[in-house]
Amino acid sequence: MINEKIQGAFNEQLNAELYSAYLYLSMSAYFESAGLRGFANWMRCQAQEEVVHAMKFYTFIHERGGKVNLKSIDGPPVSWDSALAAFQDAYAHEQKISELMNGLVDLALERKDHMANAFLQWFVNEQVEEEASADEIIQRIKLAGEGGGMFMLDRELATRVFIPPAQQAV
Ligand code: OFO
Repeated sequence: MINEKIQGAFNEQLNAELYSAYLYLSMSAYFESAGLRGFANWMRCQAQEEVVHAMKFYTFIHERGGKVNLKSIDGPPVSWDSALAAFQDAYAHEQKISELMNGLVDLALERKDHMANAFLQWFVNEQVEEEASADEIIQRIKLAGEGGGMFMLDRELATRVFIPPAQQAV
């Protein structure tokens, strides 16, 4: 049976992951309207990944005999000054998510909930990649400058494909 405090914190994180999906979908819509369809594709894939993250929490809470409590999701920003500004926001957001994960691990250890701690380790590792990929794109945008470089980067980001968890190699 899941500890009540952990259940509450996991439900909060479920909400935070759904907000992440909302944020990235909003960024995707912004890129669509800016004519950067590759960037839009990358953000749409990112939003889909966040739904997968949310569902991992949803499933874990149930598997531990807990209760999922869905809360309202805040509306994300709807526009940014530039592609760079959007990715800087995405990077800052991922850093915030990493802090939340650290807090959840601290709570799991404090409550001696090793199952919750083991579950969270997937997310701790994932955050390394999440921060690195946003930061990498920030550096690439800076290098690309205006015009041709951005066009090439947009084409490259158009190749990202969302792979549903059932099809991912384990
Ligand atoms: Fe972007 O990360 Fe979820 O957890």
